[in-house]
Amino acid sequence: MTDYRLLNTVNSPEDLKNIPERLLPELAGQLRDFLVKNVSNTGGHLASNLGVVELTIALHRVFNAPGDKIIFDVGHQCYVHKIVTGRRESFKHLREMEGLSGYPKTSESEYDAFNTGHSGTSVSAALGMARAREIKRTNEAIVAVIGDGALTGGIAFEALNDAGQSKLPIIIVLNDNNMSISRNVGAMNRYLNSMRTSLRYQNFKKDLVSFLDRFSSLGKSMSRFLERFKNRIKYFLLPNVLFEELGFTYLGPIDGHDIRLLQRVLDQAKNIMRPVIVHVKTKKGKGYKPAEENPEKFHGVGEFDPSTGILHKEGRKRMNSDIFGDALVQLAKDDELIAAITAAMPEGTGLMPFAEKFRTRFFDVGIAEQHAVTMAAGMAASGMKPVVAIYSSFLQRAYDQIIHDVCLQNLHVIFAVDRAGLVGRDGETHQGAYDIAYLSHMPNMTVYSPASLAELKSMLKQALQLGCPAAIRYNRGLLPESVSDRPLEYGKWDVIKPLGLFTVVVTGRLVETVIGLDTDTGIVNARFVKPVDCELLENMKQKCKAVLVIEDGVITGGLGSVIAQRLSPSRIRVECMGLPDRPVPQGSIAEQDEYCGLSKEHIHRRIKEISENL
Ligand SMILES: Cc1ncc(C[n+]2csc(CCOP(=O)(O)OP(=O)(O)O)c2C)c(N)n1
Repeated sequence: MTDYRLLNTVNSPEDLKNIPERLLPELAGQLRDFLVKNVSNTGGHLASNLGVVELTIALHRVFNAPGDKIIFDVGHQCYVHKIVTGRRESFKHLREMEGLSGYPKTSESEYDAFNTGHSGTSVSAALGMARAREIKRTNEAIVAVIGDGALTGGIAFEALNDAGQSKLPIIIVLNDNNMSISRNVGAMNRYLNSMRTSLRYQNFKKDLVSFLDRFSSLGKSMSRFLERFKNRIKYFLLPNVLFEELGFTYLGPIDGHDIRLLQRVLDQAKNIMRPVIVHVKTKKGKGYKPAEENPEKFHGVGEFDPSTGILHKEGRKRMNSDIFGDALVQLAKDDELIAAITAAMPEGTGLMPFAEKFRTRFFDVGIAEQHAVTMAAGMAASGMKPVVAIYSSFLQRAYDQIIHDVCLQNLHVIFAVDRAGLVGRDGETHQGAYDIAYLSHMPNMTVYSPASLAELKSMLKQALQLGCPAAIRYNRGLLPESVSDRPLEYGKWDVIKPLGLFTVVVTGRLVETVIGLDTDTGIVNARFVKPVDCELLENMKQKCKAVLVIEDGVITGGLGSVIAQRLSPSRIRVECMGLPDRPVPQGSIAEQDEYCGLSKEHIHRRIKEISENL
């Protein structure tokens, strides 16, 4: 039985502040053990949290949350913060429906300053708070904790650009572990690497702590002089200090596992009345060997044996993403114009086999969805056939790029919209709820929605021959091998059971659910969300009294609303089942189906009700 005696005394940041400094390494050890034990039972984001144990302790000892604001970028590394802010007991229910969220939630605790989930937002949010502080004349400290991966995103650069010139006191803690989910990429990462390893700078760094100590004990004007002096030296030692040029005072790089040093430097940062960057070097997975050795696997994990690190379901289950990835490899063998693009998710989107086979045609652009899309547009404008694989919720970022750069120019870019629909335990921020709505109103766009793996493969093949923009949306999980033998025909839906007085139109993964029901209604598989099958809809006008449309996307602006519009004016009653007009919380996908009224039982009941009232 693990001894959590010290950890058990910490129920608030105040408790944390009362622990003598010499005991903090022991506390860090207990926190790590607690994390590993709990996440091995619930699954969740482990490696990033193991990396920020000391940093989170130091942050909560130096700053006074909730008065001071600490914003965690992406938010997947907020577990330690949650543990030390009174939520230790809730960890048993991490990521369960109605349990503890795996991300910061202002509704869950006053210590969570801002909701996050998508990368790169923390600096903008912090600057917004700093500007509010100016106007309201309050004096809280504002801290954004951002990873080197998140720093590859456009929004983070935009925010740095604005924050640097604002001259407002905010503290950006750059948690640099050299990793995104996979190895981090890009010129900024290379630059950070050079800072980490610069020898001249390493020597200078050794003196940093004593320098800071002296610096803080001097009077104000002397301090200002010394700070300028220090910056000059730093420029000499490391001529290209980008952050200083942008308007930040730069402190670091420092060892992110040395609590004393972290406290000192954060304390220093707190007293600098302008934007500061504290560059902290950490190790992803720190203190748990399996995670240190394989941080990618332990970025987000399922349940595992804590003593070995072996997953209960070892060997990732094959998902639609893998089928897509393999199909793309097959097609790319015969077509040298096909390229694949990911925004920092080569594993999750199933593109690793492509990356290994076609190194020159594979591009990981970092967490930069907007750039990924416009870059693809550029490639298409030059005659390539780029396939951009991005999760539905992250593709929201690139709404304008899809319209402005791809669709208005009618460029042949293919979007593999992964994790479309309900996604499970990541909850609200990650639901692929909106892609049907946001893609179907785009000019020149084709939107495919496969109900089976066979359809997914033929849709990819067809999309690569279209010559205009196309998106294929598929869910998290594995579709059935096949739902019908009829070949894919552009713009045509698949009539699985002949149209009746009452017909169900269903799309994507829910086709399998409806086929499995014992009903005598007509069943249509809407293989295309756009274009809709106008001929079949005309037929429905003749034959049907009621149509029920079922989709796992938001009802507002979804397939059902397009069909209702197309069938109007007519006397057909059109009903819709889909996601509600409110965020869908975390839980298993089955629980979320239940929550949204999309479970097999719900659908069956609704079909019976409509049948009985025709
Ligand atoms: C807009 C967006 N794209 C992709 C992701 C998926 N994602 C979650 S964490 C992560 C890596 C973040 O790396 P970093 O900020 O360095 O944090 P670390 O995990 O290394 O601690 C990615 C790509 C996301 N959350 N948001």
